[in-house]
Amino acid sequence: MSDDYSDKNPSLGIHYPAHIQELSARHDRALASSGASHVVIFSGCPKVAFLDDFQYPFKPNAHFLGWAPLTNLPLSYIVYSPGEAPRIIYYLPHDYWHPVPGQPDGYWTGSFDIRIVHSIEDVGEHLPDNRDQCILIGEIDDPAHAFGIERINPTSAINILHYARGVKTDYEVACMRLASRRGARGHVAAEAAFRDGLTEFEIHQAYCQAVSQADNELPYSNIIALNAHGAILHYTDLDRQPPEETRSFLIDAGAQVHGYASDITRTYSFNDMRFAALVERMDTTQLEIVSKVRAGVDYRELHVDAHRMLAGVLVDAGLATGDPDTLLETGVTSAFFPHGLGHLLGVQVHDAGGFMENEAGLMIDPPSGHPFLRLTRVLKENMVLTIEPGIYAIDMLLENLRGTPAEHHVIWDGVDWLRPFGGIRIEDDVRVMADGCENLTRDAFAAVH
Ligand SMILES: [Mn+2]
Repeated sequence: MSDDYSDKNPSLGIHYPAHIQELSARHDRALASSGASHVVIFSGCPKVAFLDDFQYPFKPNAHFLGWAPLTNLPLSYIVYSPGEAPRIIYYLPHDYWHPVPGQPDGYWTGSFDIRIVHSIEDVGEHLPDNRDQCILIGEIDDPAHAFGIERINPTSAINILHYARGVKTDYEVACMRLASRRGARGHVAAEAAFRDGLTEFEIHQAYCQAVSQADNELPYSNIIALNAHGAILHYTDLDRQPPEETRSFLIDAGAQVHGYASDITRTYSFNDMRFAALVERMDTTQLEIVSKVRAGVDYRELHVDAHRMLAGVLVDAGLATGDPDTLLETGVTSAFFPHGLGHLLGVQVHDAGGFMENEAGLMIDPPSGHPFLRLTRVLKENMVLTIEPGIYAIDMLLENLRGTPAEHHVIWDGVDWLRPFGGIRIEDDVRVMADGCENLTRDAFAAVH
């Protein structure tokens, strides 16, 4: 597979028509549930800072992005009417202050009826005349952008689309394989920068250079955490100063291709053998969890299983004592591993629909005691999701165990040892198959190393 991230990549073009067909079928069902005839999808409106003329980076509506690889096309619309080619109302402003989008180009153009407009007022004439037969999906801050459509984001339609989105088309998987390659290249460069003793800020720059994406193009803010910073789960500061001593490096960073994300975490020891051994052990454990992924598995059970496996790791690492069930019940594993095992991945890094039991919108709660689990569904073929177990020295959580039955199951000297290293997380993106899974991340690292 070539690393062609462009919209000329023939291997994406091959799969794209079938993707459009599948989206059309999903939107047919969404329309039927709403008793409407047309879906209008708004890409979004740039947001301006308070009392300023400065725009925030544009984040397109994920529903729009699912149709076409147009990550930066504000104020544009897709119209889907059953039995017709989807229409795109492509806004190409006359603007000399800002860069304007290019002319429509690439593998997606053959699937659309393209209408270019140079002024927002001209959008209306390309929308279906009968606005009460339309539903609109998108964020409408300015009522003028709804062009008289009153049914905005109807729940039944959104539920159908979100539930279906859990399963990826071949086109989406192809984009995500590329995003994984791109991310893996960044990770290799970042590890080298870490080995060279660079600062977090410099490691981040090495990463961006290797994936050829600026901060605003990345699917989420990189976590580039040296030493104890690894214990701050969403650490997004980028320290400009080198630490006095470099001990460990936790990097959670992805890349995107045509709007589809990869989400990858690795942890490295600089030169400490004990920490290196624990990283190795976490890596083995993560692969063991990955090996359990297949269609039909209840992700909630996998999450709880992962806690049991991590209990064994904690014991072997000299961080806890006791059998797995006790360590689970007393909350020891949750104090060391306080986030979910993973989440759906797609045009959103935490993709929609992770809690949905069915397309009618019935929700599945996370297991009791595990409120942060973002995926509670039974796995289906071609879902793409992350597997990201971790263990951390988070004093705020561990100190809560004092005075409880858990206190005597924690080896506090072990916690003191782990603290300066922060923590460990290993995260891969996997595609569910009937009898196993495809590991997009490991495949990508193998290809770029
Ligand atoms: Mn993740």
